[in-house]
Amino acid sequence: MPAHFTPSPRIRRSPYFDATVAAGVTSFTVYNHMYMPTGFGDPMGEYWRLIRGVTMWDVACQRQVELAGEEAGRLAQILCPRKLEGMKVGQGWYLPVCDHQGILLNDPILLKLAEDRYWLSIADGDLLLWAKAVAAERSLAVTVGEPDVSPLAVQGPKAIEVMVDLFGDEVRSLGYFRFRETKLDGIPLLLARSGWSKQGGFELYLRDSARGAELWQLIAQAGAPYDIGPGCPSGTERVESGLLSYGGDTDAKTNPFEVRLERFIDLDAPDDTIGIRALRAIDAAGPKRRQLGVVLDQGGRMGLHDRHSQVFKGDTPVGRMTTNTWSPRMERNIGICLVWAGLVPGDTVTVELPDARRIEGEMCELPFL
Ligand code: THG
Repeated sequence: MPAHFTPSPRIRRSPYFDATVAAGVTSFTVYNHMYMPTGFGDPMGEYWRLIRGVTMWDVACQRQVELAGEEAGRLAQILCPRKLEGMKVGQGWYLPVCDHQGILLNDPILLKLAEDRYWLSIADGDLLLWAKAVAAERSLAVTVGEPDVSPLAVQGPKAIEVMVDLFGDEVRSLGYFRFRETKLDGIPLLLARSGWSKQGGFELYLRDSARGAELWQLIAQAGAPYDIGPGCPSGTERVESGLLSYGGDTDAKTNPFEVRLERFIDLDAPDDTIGIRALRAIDAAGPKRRQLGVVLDQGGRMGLHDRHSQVFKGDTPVGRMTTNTWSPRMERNIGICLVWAGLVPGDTVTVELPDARRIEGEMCELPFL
């Protein structure tokens, strides 16, 4: 890009911003109106650290939408087409949020902090406005807001050792997607076993943005014996692992069935759940599109694209490749596609990249690894 972002208070800084600059951040994206680091100058080194070691990520842009008050649980159920009745305090549940047409609006993690307090840990999208409007229009006894909470992710197979050194052996008993409220040197945190990778790890939800630099430093120090390094959510690892990127892999018409989220939907959720009637109808009619992987016949490392690519079966357009990456573990270029539901693994396709280059490929199931 021959230009850079104009500074503006509309693009917010994370509490870890200065720490990431000191650690050598080389690129940012904008996510939930915030800067998010996307690289520290060594993409392969950062990737292998996630796969074999431990890495720390500024993911403060995973903002929390807090639902608090007597009817917080009721609002959560109205917003989420997954039955919440069995949910316990201390659990986080991954789930889709849809509009009244069943179109995906976000894919947050819902955290239950108390019977009357929930957080939606959101992907890129203005879910705060949506939740506020629904609460007000349905006259619910609930307040909706954005609390002072900024997640920091510690990911990779050695993340557990860093956490045990910091918090003690009890961390080992924390279940996948479970969390507990705790402190580190007096810094208020919520410690969760989760994160946007399949390499294992934790997320520390910092509850006091004045202490971001301090928390970053504590993790960097505790991680030093394990060669921790700064990183960011890995576009490569998440494609290999088949994790969804809302907004990256979706468009304005994507429903959750098309992007492999059906296991997070309960069609018998209450009738006043937003989108549930549409989701039942979509399920009954059968989805028109599906998400599949593609392995491309192209040696050498292909670059990233900021637009979707066209996918053809013969001469017929059948959908789009929404993202692609070089997979160091497969030593192939791979992509995630949103295509006509009639395509099956083993089908050969032609992908037309945004620069008009055409590359053959073979469809496969997700995840790749
Ligand atoms: N952590 C937190 N908030 C987040 C994300 C996160 N908000 C934005 C974004 N990431 C939400 N999206 C996802 C997508 C996938 C997963 C988590 C968040 C994920 N999925 C696993 C899978 O699909 O295999 C497991 C799902 C399950 O079994 O429950 O981990 O990363 N705080």
